[in-house]
Amino acid sequence: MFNSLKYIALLLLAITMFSCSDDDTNPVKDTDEITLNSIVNKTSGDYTFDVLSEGTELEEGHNVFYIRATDNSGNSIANDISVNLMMDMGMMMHSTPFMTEVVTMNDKEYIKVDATFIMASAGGTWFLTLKSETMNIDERIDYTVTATGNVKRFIFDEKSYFVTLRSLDSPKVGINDFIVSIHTRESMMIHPAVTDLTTEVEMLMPSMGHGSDGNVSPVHTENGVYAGKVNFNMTGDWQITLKLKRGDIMIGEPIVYTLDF
Ligand SMILES: [Cu+2]
Repeated sequence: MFNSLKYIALLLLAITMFSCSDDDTNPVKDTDEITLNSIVNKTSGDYTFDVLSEGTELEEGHNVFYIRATDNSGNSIANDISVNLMMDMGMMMHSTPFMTEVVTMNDKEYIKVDATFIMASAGGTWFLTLKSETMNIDERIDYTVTATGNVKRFIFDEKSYFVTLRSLDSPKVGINDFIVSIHTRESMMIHPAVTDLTTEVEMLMPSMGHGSDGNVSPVHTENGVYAGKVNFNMTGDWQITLKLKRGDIMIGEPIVYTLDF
């Protein structure tokens, strides 16, 4: 009885404190109103790990997600943890391009992971490893990566390249962002950004045989991300051809994206 009264008192206090915000119950909102959905979580011994994302699932291609790592007092251990992203394909294992940093949102620390999943879960099992030697932590957390077709791969000069489409989720008539990222494979564990290419973009509406004006070939910005523009001057079937070059040398065959809207 006393406990439930205490609970009601806390609840009233919480309602008073947060009465100006709308729905605080499940999704975590930070000051910039980012809603984080739970992807997967694991409690192991004294530690709890929550994997959260703005989306409701992790996808083949570019993702930003967050890991909340706490001890049994609820204190963050984000700064003590090293993260790796791995895929077990049975005969071999590999990692994928990713970067991590510790960020604070709403007074809570998270490990922010900027990841490019180069394949979907159909090819094997994706998992992340969370390790700390000093805290004796060595955890594996499995998760699913859904297929999108956003990653194209090819081999040039005996090296694998991965070209990830980061825009055009919902194309519209007119000028649209056309953003790709490019990574290569140094080893199964190391996938550096490719920062030294130039690109050429070409637009075609195959059914009518015309292109469009005002397209901007993507140029490198940072971390292997290339940003440009494409102009869909009408609705219908479109073909975007992207050529990658290092100096005068074509890197791989032209990449072709088709869409219809
Ligand atoms: Cu794989």
